[in-house]
Amino acid sequence: MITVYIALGTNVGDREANLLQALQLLPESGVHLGRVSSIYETEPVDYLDQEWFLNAVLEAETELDALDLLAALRLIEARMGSKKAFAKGPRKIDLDILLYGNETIDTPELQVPHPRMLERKFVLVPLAEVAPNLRHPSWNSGVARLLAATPDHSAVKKLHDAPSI
Ligand code: PH2
Ligand code: MG
Ligand code: MG
Repeated sequence: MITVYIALGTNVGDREANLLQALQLLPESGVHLGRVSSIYETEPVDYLDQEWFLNAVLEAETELDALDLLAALRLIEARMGSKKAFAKGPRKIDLDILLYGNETIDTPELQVPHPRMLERKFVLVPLAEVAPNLRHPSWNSGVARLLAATPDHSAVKKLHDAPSI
């Protein structure tokens, strides 16, 4: 079993229902949920002209190798009918691998740690909630300190506690 961290994002349709549906589909795909962060309502970054997102982060255990995990997440996105009209644009559900154990993966299909995660408050705030002391070998400090140092000042507001699933 390897410990992984996954980011969830949604800004189309019933955003809460989308998060809950993804949380329900993950265990049957071999992703065994550990801690789930609170749900945050977040200002869009990168592509600004779109609805605000709900974001969360979860810790999970899996026996899937990294590419199989990526395929499992893509399958859940597809099963939920999530289509991205364009990169960084609106979507019903986005499931991103943030960390896969202590591994560093740099292939065309998958980069881990997620290459933009340290510049995204919508990732670091929920990640710091579930694992404040988490530290990947390529980082020079733990998540809570990386959050304090991030240049991203976009709005990230806690909506409510982790959903009970
Ligand atoms: N995802 C993006 C682009 N911008 N902004 C917020 N606040 N939350 C997201 O999940 C997000 C985004 C592309 O994946
Ligand atoms: Mg994605
Ligand atoms: Mg994404």
